[in-house]
Amino acid sequence: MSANGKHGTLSVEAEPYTYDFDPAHTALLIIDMQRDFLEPGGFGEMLGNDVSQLRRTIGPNKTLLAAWRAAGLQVIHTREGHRPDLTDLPPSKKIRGRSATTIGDAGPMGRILIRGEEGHDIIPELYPLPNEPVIDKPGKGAFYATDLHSILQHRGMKHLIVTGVTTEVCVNTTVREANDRGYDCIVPEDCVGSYFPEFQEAGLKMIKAQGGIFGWVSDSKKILTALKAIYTQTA
Ligand code: TIU
Repeated sequence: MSANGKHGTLSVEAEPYTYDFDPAHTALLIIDMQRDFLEPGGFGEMLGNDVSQLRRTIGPNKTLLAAWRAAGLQVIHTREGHRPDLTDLPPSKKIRGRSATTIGDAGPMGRILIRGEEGHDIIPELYPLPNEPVIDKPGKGAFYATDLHSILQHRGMKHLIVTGVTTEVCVNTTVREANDRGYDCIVPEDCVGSYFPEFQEAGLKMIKAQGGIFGWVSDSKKILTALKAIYTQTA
C-alpha cells in the first residue's frame, strides 16, 4: 500500500514539543552518508576518526528509508564533494587542517571527496533509487550552491526529516539553512552521528533549545509510529 497524498497531519512525539507534519509535504533528507565518511579504511578513519560512531546510524536510517519509500514519500540524498578540476573548492577548504592528504588528493577509495570517485559515493546500504534526487554539494550546508531549495519548492515540500552525518557539521548547517528558508525540520537522533559523542549531544541540544530555535529532535521509532497512521487511514 502506498500513500495517496490525502492523509493530512500526523503527530510525532518530539522535543521541545509535538512535531506535526503532512507526509505528502515532508521530505526525508539524508545528508552525506558517503563511503569516505563511514567506511573503515575511508578518509574519515584515515584522519583518525572513530567511524563506529557514525556506523550505528546505518540501521535506523535503513529502516526509516524503507518505510518512507514504501509509503511513496519524497526522499532526497546529499553528497559532499567537488568537481574533479577542483574549480568549486575554496582554497581555504583545500588547506584547512594542514593534513598531508587533503581534498582532491589520492585517498583510500579514490580521490578524496571528488565526484565520481568510490569514496565520494553513498554507502550501499542506503543507495539512492533512480527516482530519488541526489544533491551534490560543495559546502557543509545542503542549500549552499545547490538546487535543493528549488526541488523542494517544486515538489511542495514544507517539512524535512533530516538524517545523516555529521550531527554538528553538515546536519546542523543544513537544518539552520532550511530553518531560515521556512522549512520545519525534525532530526531523529538515532539517525544522525558525530565522530565526537560530546558534539552529538551538543549538536542536538542546539537544534531544540529555546523552544526549537532551529527545529525538533526525536527518534526514528517515534516517526515510524506516526507514519503507521497512514495505513490505518487508507486501510
Ligand atoms: N558531512 C559532513 O558533516 N562533513 C564533514 O566534513 N563533517 C565533519 O565532521 N568533518
